[in-house]
Amino acid sequence: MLTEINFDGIVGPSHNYAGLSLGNIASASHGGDTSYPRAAALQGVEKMRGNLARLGVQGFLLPLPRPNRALLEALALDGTEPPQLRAAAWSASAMWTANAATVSPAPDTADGRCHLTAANLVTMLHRAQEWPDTKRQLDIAFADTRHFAVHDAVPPTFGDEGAANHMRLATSHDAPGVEVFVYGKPGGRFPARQHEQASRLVARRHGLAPERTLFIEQNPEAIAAGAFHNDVVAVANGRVLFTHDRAFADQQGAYEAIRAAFPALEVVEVPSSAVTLEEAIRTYLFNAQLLTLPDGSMALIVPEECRESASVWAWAQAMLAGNGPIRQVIPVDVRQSMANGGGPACLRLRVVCDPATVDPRFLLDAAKADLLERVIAAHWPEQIDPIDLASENLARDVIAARAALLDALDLGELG
Ligand code: SUG
Repeated sequence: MLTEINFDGIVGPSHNYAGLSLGNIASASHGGDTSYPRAAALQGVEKMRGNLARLGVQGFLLPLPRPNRALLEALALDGTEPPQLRAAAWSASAMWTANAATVSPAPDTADGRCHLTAANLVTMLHRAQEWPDTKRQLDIAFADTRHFAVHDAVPPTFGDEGAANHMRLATSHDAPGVEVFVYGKPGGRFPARQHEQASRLVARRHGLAPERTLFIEQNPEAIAAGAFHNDVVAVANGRVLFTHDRAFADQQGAYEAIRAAFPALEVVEVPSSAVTLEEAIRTYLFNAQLLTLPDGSMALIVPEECRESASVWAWAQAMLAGNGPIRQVIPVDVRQSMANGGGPACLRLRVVCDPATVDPRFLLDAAKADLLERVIAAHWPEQIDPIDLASENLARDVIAARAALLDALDLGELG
């Protein structure tokens, strides 16, 4: 029996604000702030607990080794460089597992296995270092080759940002779905991180049926306004596409193309007249987890910032008063991640599979959530100021914190 498992990234002990992501407004505006890694990681566990209670299943991926000594070395740091270079080697950006990989569930693929391609994340230095270590985890979590195929990243220079630019529509998790890849065209004021050829390569590699695979251009205006990934302006689940009316380059054309491949499509569109593109990006209304609950209804897990926005909250209340498919809007506090441009949806990778085929060490239950909280409370730094990233003491603490986590989860082979 296939179900959807959300694999959240555990926020790493080096979580910091270094302003590394050009085109990500939150990252740029919080660069230089003090971060709170312990609080950040605990917020993440709390989100996972909520979804575990709602869905009965929840997975996680682990922080990567930081600081990345090999990268520090390669950067030939001598103090004359911009501080962002050193910070890149400390980044905890692997917490945003929506960028870990692109996932095509078994019902969609030619060989009937679930395919995962690690994302190369080549556009940003601090993210480009992630994929080999991410893949090591995917290789362990999804080691059962009867059910999974885990692929290396797409070769550069085709930028691939993984599931953040990928949506799947299906009548149920275990029915064949229509996969929608959203890419950006370069030339705007901010980088277009997802290259069309990366998306096409992933689709070919996963053995997707051409008639159930679509490639759609993201609206350049949305990228220019700070939607550096499509999941900042649209999310899909089941038959539903929840989207801002300025998400795609050709909005009506996108709906028509999706409907032609997937006639059951139900669009929940938020018009600019209700929520501007800028407010959608500031509050991350669309960087929500759109979940199918056990009773078949849908819930939207949004950041707290949505409740604090008059226009977003008014739209949500009006939507709930109607009879659309989304029956609940549930705010969660992920403010530490939000300040770096990562909402509830960025923090999770969706994998449709049978939980019994996944390495159980990557699956959460209540006792393991307690364990994670204990390890985080005991080992995660309380705060990090940008200046601390030169500190050997902090490096030791961060390395020891991750080692304690691997030990507690019996995942020492990732050390
Ligand atoms: O890649 N932020 C991440 C946020 C990723 C959000 N993911 C999705 N939308 N799926 C990024 O821009 C900030 C790092 C810093 O500035 O220190 C950062 O990498």
